Amino acid sequence: MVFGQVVIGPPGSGKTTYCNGMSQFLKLIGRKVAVINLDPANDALPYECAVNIEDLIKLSDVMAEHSLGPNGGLVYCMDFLEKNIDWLESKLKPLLEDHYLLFDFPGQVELFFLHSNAKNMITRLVKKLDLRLTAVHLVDAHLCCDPGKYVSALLLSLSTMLHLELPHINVLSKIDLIEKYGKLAFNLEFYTDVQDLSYLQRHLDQDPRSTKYRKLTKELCDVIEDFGLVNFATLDIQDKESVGNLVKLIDKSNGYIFASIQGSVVDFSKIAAAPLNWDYYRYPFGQCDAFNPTNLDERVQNGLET
Ligand SMILES: Nc1nc2c(ncn2[C@@H]2O[C@H](COP(=O)(O)OP(=O)(O)OP(=O)(O)O)[C@@H](O)[C@H]2O)c(=O)[nH]1
Ligand SMILES: [Mg+2]
Repeated sequence: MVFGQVVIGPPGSGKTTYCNGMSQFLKLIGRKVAVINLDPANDALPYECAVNIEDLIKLSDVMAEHSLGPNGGLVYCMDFLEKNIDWLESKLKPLLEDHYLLFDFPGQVELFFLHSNAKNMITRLVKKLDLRLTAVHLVDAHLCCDPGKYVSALLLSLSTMLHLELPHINVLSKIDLIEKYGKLAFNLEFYTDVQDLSYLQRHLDQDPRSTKYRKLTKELCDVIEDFGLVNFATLDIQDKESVGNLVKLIDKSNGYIFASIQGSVVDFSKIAAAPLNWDYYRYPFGQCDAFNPTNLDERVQNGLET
């Protein structure tokens, strides 16, 4: 069975940095990782990728040839990739034996809830190559400072979850910068747990600009609460503890933790129901004390890591 992550989220939310940091973390804990860049607009890649969409189609060529802007060009590239999915399958096949896959997707959110090509591609890969993928949806944490933006982030997360139909984890990325643009009105758990949005509405009411949208905001918050699907994990990509905690969640969601367990059904369900912080044998954390996404390549070259 092949496990991996589909990394998505709005532009600039940290997807490429995440793929870089996550691949280094996973390598340190002993996994063979392949990063697949499916964003034709990613020109300076910080990681070494196993498959690059640029080898199939270049955004600059599409824009010049079809007189398209960057967004139209990107939709064209994704359509083209969907039509040439055999190319991607043939590139992935050699990796299926022993690699963990990280897919770096473009940030245009409409690709995930207006157009169906990204979803069709993922569904086809999952079925045909028997992949176990979790969607990791990154949202910039500073959006929590503004109640209106936070409601938008909740809606975006919900619609992406419903559209993709994969095991799904929403992440507040760049959590180290959460209060950079203002103080939070509530504690962090309020924003991560998404338990009672009525407090948020009261907070919004204090802003005279939002009185006009009071009813709309209430209805939107009700929709989010009625589905009861959205909550957030947090991430600071420079902090190994934070990355480790997220890996545990992802491994639980896509079944990686069960991959090598040959137990009875009872043992199996005991593990599934256990609290998240069980003795997690796959994490020799001592080995990754020096985790730092920014200098890892240098450390490997110096023989500090293998
Ligand atoms: N402080 C901080 N900065 C981060 C973190 N993750 C990413 N960044 C920064 O956020 C910026 C955007 O990161 P990218 O990885 O390029 O974001 P992206 O989602 O791939 O962007 P697009 O591909 O353009 O959609 C970069 O300057 C990163 O260094 C984090 O956890 N903390
Ligand atoms: Mg990127």
